[in-house]
Amino acid sequence: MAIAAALALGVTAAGCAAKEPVAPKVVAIETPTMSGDVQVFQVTGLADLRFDVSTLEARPGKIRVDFTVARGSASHDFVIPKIPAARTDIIGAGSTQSVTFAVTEPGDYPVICTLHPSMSATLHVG
Ligand SMILES: [Cu+2]
Repeated sequence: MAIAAALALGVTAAGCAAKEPVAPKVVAIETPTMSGDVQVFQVTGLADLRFDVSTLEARPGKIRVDFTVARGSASHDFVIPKIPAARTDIIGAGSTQSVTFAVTEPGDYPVICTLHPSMSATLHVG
């Protein structure tokens, strides 16, 4: 129920800039910003044990993830088991850590938090 409410807020927020959602919105698909030839994603681990994005949409190449743990949240990490370099430390609320890695093979790469089985996302490379 909480997830559905947050998604609904996310859909309507663009046309309703004055209202701040109470809970951070969850975006379904995040596309990167470019820093030189590096695709950069901002991902947050939330207090209710979710990532703030469900799919990271990338192309083959260099990828950087700036991973932040929301204030008031339990600690989290950002780990892509199929990509050994794509692994942050477990970091606490208010902290940010970046990881940079390269992906050459198109495909779907599951993202996990090693502490919380409920946390999952997907890096889609295509
Ligand atoms: Cu976690």
